[in-house]
Amino acid sequence: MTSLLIIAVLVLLGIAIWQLTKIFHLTQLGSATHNENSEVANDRDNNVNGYLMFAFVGFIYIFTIYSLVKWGHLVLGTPASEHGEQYDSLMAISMWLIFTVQTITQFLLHYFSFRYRGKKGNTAYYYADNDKLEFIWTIIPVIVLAGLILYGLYAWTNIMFIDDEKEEALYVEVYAKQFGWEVRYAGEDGVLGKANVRYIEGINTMGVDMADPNAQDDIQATVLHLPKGRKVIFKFRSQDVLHSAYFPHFRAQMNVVPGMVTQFGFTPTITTDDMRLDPKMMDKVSNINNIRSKKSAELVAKGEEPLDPYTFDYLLLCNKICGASHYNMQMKVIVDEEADFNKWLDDQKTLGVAVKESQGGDDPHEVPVVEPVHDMKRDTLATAEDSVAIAQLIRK
Ligand SMILES: [Cu+2]
Repeated sequence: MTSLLIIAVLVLLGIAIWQLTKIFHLTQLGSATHNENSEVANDRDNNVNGYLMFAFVGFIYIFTIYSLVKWGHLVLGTPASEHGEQYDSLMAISMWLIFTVQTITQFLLHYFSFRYRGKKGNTAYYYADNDKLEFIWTIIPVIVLAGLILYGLYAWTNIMFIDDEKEEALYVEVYAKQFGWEVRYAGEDGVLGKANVRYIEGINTMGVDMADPNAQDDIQATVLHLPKGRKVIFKFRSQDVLHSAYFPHFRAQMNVVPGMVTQFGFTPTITTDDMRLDPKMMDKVSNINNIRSKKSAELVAKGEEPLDPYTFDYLLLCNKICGASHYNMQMKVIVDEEADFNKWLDDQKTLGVAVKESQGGDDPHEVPVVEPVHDMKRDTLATAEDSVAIAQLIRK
C-alpha cells in the first residue's frame, strides 16, 4: 500500500513538472506563436475541434439508439404487485423526461460549440444578462422537478402507508443473515412473537422468544409463500450486517438493518403460475434457456453434465454487498391463490410444536433457551454485545 502511494506521488509530481514547463513555454511571448508548432490554436485547430464536437453528438445519438435496440428488452417486465403499475409509470415518466431533455440540450451544447468555433479576427460579443431568459430557464426546471417530486411522494406514501385497522393484512417477518433468508408468519393470532438474537438455539434459528405467548403459533419457513390479492406486511430484521431485501418483480426494496426493524407492505397481484404464462416473461425465459442450451452443448462437449432448463420463479434477493457469498443470497417466492396459500400454511408446523419436538417433548416454557438478559425495551434490537454473542455462536 505504501509503495503504491509513493508511486502515485511520483507520477503526480512528474505531471506537475511537465505542466509547469508547458506553462513556461507559453509565457515566452513571440518565440513560437507564429509557427506550426505553436500552442495557440489557429483556424485549422478550431475547425478540427468544431467538427469533432459535431461528430461526438452524433456518436451519443447512435449509441443511445443502439443501446435501446440491443438491451431495451432486458427491463423487468410486468409488475406483480398492486403498486407496481404506479411505480413503473413514475419510472417511465422520469426516463422519458431525461431522454428528451438530454437529446435537446446535448444537441444545443455541441452544435453551438461547432457553430461558434474560434476564427481569426472574430471577437466575442459582450452580453451582460437577460432577466427574462434567465427567468424562463429557471422556472421550467423548477416546475418540472416539483411535479416529479410531488408525484414521487404521492406514489411513495401510497406504497408505504399501512392502515392496520382497515386491512386484513398478513404479517411476515423476513430475517437476513450472511448468506440467506428465513421467514416467519405471524400465525393465527396475527401477531409476531418477540425475537432477539440471544434466543437463537437449535431449530430456533431466528431467535424467537419461546416464552412469549404470541410466538407459539408463529410459523417459520425457508420458502416465502404469499397469497394473491392480500396485503402482506413485511418486518425485516438482520442478524449480522446490513442487507437489503429486494423483490424486483414486486417493485419493492427495503434495507435490512441490524439493531432495528424496518417494514414494507405490498399486495401481490399475479400468481407464480400466471406469471409463467405472461408473454414478456415467456420471452425472457426462452432467452435464458437459449443461452443455457448453448452453454450445455459446450459442457457436454467437455464431457460434463448439461444444465437444467430454467423455469421462472419470483425471487427475494439481497441488494447490499454484504460479503463473499452476497451474489447467492436469495430465497424463492411463491405466489398462490389465497385458498392454496391457506392450505399450505395450515400444513406447516407452528414454532411452539416444532421447538417442543426438537427438545424431545419438553415444555418450551421450562427450557430457558438462553439465560435471561431480558430487557423489554430492546427485545427486537441487537446491540454490540449481541454481535459478540453471534460471533461466538457462529464459531461454535
Ligand atoms: Cu446480504
